Amino acid sequence: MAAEAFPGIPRIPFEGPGSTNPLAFRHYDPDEMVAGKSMRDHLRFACAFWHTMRNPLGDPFGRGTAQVPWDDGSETVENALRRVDVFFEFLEKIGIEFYCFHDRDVAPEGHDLDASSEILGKVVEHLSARQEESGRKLLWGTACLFEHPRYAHGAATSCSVDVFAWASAQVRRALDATHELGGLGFVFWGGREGYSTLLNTDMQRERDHLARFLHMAVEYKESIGFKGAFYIEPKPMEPTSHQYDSDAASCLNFLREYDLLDAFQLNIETNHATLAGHSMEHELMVAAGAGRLGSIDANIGHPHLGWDTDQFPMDIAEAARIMLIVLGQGGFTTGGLNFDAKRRRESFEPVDLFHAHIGGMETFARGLKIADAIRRDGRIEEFVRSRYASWDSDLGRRIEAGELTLPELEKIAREQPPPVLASGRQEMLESIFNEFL
Ligand code: XUL
Ligand code: CO
Repeated sequence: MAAEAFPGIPRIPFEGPGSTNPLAFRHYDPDEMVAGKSMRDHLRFACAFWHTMRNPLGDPFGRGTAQVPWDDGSETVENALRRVDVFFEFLEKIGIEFYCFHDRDVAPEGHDLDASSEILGKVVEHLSARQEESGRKLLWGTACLFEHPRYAHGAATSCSVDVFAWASAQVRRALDATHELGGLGFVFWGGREGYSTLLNTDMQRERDHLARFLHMAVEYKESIGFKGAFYIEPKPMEPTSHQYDSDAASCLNFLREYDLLDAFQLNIETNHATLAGHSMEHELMVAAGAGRLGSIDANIGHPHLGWDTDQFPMDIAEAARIMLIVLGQGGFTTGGLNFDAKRRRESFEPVDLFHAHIGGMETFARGLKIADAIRRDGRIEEFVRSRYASWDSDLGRRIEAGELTLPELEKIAREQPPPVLASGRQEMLESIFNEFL
């Protein structure tokens, strides 16, 4: 293996809460048991290849700033393989077990489909060897169906049937690659599956095409025996002005409408929830309520910027709210916490990759412990239970069982004194939550 890409940075140790070493964990001790499971197994951290290895840290007003001494900037296989080595050095030093990639992040596109497949095949072989050596695993793979100009009008929802065919080929190869690498899942984020203006768009036809595309992916998955999970990742806008997978509820509706609900779970991303005008908690509850919360893209937006800034998650209270829902559904099965996050443009040194991931991991370690403490305390859960206690009566049970009609309920309501309500106690509950931070 080549010289180290991060010389002088050792494997990040756990030093406990007293440490002031910025390249150490104070709260994330992977082996520490919380609620009967190690922190490592609860949190299932994953590193995103696209941000960690390929994001130059540009913004709409300025070019990239990231220092990448290992990358010669060429679109060659050699450069791609070198990036893989650097990535695995990073995974080992930071102590992250899983990773995620798009086909085009790991392997450059060739002059035609076959050439692209061949290049991808070489990189997959290399990834496979590195996985084997290091014990690292692929949380999910995906196909980049939004970067190339051919996808300007979308991929599965393109007005061009030829683009649909091209996207089908690309997903087929990306699924093969994910399967070969033992991936635990595959994500469909509809990067441009939406519209910029309805004046040029046949919305219903595009939605039908997207459903057809996903049905074919499910059929193909079964034909190759890929057992990983399929996830849809909601996002309301950006780059298009409206995307069909706009939020968790619209994804669930889409999946039900096209008889795809059994085949898909949701991968919920915090910054996408914000763009949709929802809290992350809301999106997670909608997904979990339908039994479809599969995985999380852990990042955060900026309160003053209305776009997908993909910052590292540093809000401990928000991490606690997220982990309350994850623990509430009994944890992750195939999914995990993928840092779909990039450093700020000003944090351009390689060591900043460590600071960023350590910060995110510490945030979720604390979020997990806080959520566990809130659950063991039980006051909030008990409040919610008792708030609905009237529904545990005979009347509530009969309504929930569908045994009563509107006229029967009218009779019951007339015979009773007017309803008496209790306070919702929001501020009291917020204060209880804050006690644990
Ligand atoms: C884009 C985004 C993607 C998906 C994978 O906003 O979140 O990186 O996670 O395509
Ligand atoms: Co994402």
